[in-house]
Amino acid sequence: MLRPQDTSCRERKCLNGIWRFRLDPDGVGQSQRWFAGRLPEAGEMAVPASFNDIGTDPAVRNHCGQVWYQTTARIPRGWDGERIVVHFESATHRATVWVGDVEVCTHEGGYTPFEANVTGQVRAGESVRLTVMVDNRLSFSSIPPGVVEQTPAGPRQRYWHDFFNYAGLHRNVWLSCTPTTYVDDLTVVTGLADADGTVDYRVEVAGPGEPGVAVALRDADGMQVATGSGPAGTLTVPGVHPWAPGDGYLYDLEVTLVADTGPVDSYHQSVGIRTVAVDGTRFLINGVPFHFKGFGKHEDIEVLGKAHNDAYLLRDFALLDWIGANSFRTSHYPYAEDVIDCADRHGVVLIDETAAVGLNTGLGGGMFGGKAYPTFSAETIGEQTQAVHAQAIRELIARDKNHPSVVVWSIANEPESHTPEAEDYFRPLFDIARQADPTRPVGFVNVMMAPHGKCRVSQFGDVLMLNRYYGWYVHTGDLAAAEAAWQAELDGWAGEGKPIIVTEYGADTYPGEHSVLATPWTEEYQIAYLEMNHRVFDRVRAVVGEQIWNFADFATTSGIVRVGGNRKGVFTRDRKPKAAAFAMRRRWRGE
Ligand code: BDP
Repeated sequence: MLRPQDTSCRERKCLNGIWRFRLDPDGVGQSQRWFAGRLPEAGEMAVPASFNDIGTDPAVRNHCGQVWYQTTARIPRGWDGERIVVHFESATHRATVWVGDVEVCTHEGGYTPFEANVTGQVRAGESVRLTVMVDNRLSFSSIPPGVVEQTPAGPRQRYWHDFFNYAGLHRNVWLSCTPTTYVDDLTVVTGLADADGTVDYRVEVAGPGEPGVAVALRDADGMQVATGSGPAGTLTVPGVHPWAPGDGYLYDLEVTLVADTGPVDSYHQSVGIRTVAVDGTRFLINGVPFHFKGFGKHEDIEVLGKAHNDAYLLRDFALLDWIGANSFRTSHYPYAEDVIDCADRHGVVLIDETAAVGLNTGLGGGMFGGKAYPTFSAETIGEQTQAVHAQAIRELIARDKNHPSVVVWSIANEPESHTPEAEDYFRPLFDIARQADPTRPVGFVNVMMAPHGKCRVSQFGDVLMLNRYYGWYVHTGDLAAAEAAWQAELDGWAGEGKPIIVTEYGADTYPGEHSVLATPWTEEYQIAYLEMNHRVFDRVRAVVGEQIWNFADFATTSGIVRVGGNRKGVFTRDRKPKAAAFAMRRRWRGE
């Protein structure tokens, strides 16, 4: 599935704005056919936004179940005879869509796009009613997993991940048209040999007829540098300008479908020509050792929740640049495609993660509340979860495979990984990721409870990604003990002969809290904690990356270890620097 575009043969119309909205606490909307007319008793909701923090009603913020969105849109007059599609960049966590009275699609998973061909349901020039039922419930067959517990006070959503369960229509909604014969998919794989670059391309065409395929590659100045024909081939770019960290140089690949009557479809793909490889403990981009400096992030802002926002996107990239970061992880789910595009353009390197977070019921020492469940079992995380997880991996790779910024697929964050059940669960998922993309390293993010020598899943990864909180969750406030324990564990991992990226290390820090002694929660402790980690990293050659948890403070469920959310940000939730930001700027920028 390709993202809608405006080209010489395609058009798109953005449906963002204020939609009609209502909760469905009793789950009756579908049987009462709320889609079959104007949504009854509806209020208003912004799209894109999480619905949770717009109003003031706790029933909305903590709603657990279905919600309904509806809008009316006019199909442009000029779209007669075209293939018309409604495209959602995401709906968290699942959705069913109706156009008029007709159900046109359903989708499972809150962070990847889906669409429906609605050509048969609409007429150019006429308006249509578009209704979406979004369900925010997590279960043992969703990714991420969760469980709804029935309590005397009503249903309560439990889950084992540490961020608020924001939901709704978080990203753009498009109406778009393509010709009836169209470019259905496109894959590019790039290579470098001395001064030449190569672009292997493969085009999938759908619809009637057998048009020819022509491709043209243009440089950033619009100069044509290579052309090709046929559905697959290799383009050579002499004197290539590679895409590299800090240098987001992009070529434009235009794919044209050509019939006897002339061009029938045109699609553009930006292409960064670069290579990625793992060589022993080195992580190579364009053959050059790369050291990841950056953060685990979240899509999380005041009021909007997990909605994508272009202004915050540019603000965050400006701060990444200011602090000297060269990378981040899309913890703990695929981010909006605009984020990935921005990373491509800015030469920011990404570890791209699925939404498989919290596959670990032992996490949090009760922090996430509720009953005890075994992680992997027929009743909890089992075959059905695994099938949904496999689909989440496929959808992430299908969406992001052509982005030069993406250099690693992370198939899960901190799952239980020390048990035989975990080994069986994950083995096939690594195979699925490698089948979907044989060109990029695959890994998962290891949790502290499965340290070196105990983890049974790390064997499958091309890289080792470790989250560790020595000096925070263990040896709290005792950085000397933390340093010794961390060093010992890291030396163990270094013996595996794979590159190690420390994907999380961090200390909750309440801005404005100070002490002359390094005391947890103070701004001074955050700096001392980070410095201790860096001493350890700098002694271990296999460590090729340091990504602090977290870029910014973010919203979580309520809990006795969270004060207005998770405070491990180097920036506050509204993106003000804590003292650690200046310390990190000195380390990363060397200033
Ligand atoms: C790790 C998780 C992350 C949490 C973090 C923390 O990967 O999502 O927010 O710890 O506790 O377990 O701050």
